[in-house]
Amino acid sequence: MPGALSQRLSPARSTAVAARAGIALGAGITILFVTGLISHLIQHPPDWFRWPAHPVWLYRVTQGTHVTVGVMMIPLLLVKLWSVYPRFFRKPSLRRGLPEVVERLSVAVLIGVVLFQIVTGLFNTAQYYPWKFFFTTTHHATAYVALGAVVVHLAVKLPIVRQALSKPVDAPDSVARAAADPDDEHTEPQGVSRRAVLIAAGLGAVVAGMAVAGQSIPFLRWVSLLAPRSGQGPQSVPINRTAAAAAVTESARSPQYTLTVKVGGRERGFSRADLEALPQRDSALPIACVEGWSAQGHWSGVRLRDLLAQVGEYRGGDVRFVSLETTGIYGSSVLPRNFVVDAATLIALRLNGEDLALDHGYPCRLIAPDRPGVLQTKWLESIEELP
Ligand SMILES: Nc1nc2c(c(=O)[nH]1)N[C@H]1C(S)=C(S)[C@@H](COP(=O)(O)O)O[C@H]1N2
Ligand SMILES: [Mo]
Repeated sequence: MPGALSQRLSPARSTAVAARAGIALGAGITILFVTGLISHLIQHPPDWFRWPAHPVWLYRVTQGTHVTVGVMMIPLLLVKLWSVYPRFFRKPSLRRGLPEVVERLSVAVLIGVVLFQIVTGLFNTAQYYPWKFFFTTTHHATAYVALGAVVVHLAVKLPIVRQALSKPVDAPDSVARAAADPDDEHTEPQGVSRRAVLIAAGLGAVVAGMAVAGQSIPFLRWVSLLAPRSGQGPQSVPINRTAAAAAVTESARSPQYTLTVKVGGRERGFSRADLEALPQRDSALPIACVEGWSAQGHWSGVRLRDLLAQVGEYRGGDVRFVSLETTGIYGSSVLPRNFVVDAATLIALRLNGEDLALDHGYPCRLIAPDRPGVLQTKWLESIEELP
């Protein structure tokens, strides 16, 4: 079959391409690891970790980058696999023995975990969970395996990578032939050039990235075919969980609604009218969902620090926010001190010039700067300084 033969012998299927695509993948995985770790640390802060409240858009950028780069990996990974895959089917040589078996196993682990991270991450952005494990814990744990596998792989391949990068990308070498059947060595390689393959991989990554970047970058929205929740929702801000889904439609609209605030050993209840009677402040802050979409909002309401001062003396502890919602896993959040005292942090009553929509957290919600959306608790029932 001359067609299949020339395809296998394509000079593009080479170390030159594999090494260059691999560098891009390695850089991407590093960015994904760092931005993912940041998101994890903000949501599960150890004692030593402090995330700043300013600039207010920092998390929006780190998490938007995480999801965009994650999607850009798909075409790069496909090209990388394409450039080396004949090697997966080559018989292990007895001469090279155990090291080769170990190397192949490590490559299998690497491909497995990287694919797993991309697929689970992508499904999460679509809020599609066709599996039984809990996404965030698994995605976090697997990230260490992925990074470790990359480091091992790079260490093993470093001599080959350096050699490949020392030559121009289209320089002839023996790898394309070695990758194919040794019996075919007399056949001249032919097919697309390596440069063309690398350009296609780069363009593919850019197109894939742009297809999701619009969920965070408004002027890219028109190209964002893969931005599921950009720009939609009441008051021009997307919704992740509706009041109906959270089963709060009645309690949130109840005339008896009160927000309980406990601070400095004192406690006080506020109706929505009580909150409206306090000094109102404005804050321009984004909702930045961990799933990658984000949207700027103009919020107004009571400064958290002013509200606490109405009740008692704030002693500098973490503050817990509990929602009327009792069904989901995101019905409460904890805010560290630097956000509690920040002037931008509000108990929001209004969004973009209107009363907060029920789906955005009416009667009131937390909105703080530079935080993952998941910690911006809606339909507040109580606020309490922790000991
Ligand atoms: N009580 C409660 N608050 C919540 C959630 C939730 O499920 N329950 N979802 C959070 C998530 S994941 C995000 S991204 C933001 C989105 O806010 P929005 O729906 O007003 O845009 O709300 C947060 N607040
Ligand atoms: Mo979210």
